[in-house]
Amino acid sequence: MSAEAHPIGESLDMIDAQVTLYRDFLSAAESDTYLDTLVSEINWKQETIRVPGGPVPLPRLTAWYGDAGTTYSYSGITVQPNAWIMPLITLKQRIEAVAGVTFNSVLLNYYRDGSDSVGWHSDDEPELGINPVIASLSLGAARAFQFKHRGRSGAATKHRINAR
Ligand SMILES: O=C(O)CCC(=O)C(=O)O
Repeated sequence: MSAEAHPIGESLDMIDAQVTLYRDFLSAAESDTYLDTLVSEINWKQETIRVPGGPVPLPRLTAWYGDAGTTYSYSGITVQPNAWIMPLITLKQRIEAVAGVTFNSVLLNYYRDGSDSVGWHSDDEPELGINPVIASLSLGAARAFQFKHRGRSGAATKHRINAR
């Protein structure tokens, strides 16, 4: 996609957050190609978290890439950045062109099958700054992406992302 032909964003109705969903950010063919490339080229790690019963593996593989010095700590895990690789740089630039902001790092999550998952979290670690802007890109199978307000009870809003 050229820099001029930006995908169409859909503003999601959300309290205290601004979320724009781009359903067709990548074509199906691009999505499949990037998925294959990243599955094989990313330096995936099996991290563990400490729980009262002892360390348990995260139910997914993860990888942290970023500019030099972008150390990140989450869920008791501290990671040093891998150096950017070309497919990540290309995706980052395409996302930045649409989002209108720049990003210095990315946390990749690899859900190997339907048993892998990520828990509720807020992306509010100090490294991310005040009112951080994040971009989340899904490749592969269609999946649910859910949001819920931290301070208000009520059902989570669920958005189905068709990534292929
Ligand atoms: O897309 C995902 O599965 C995880 C995304 C995420 O952790 C986030 O957007 O903060």
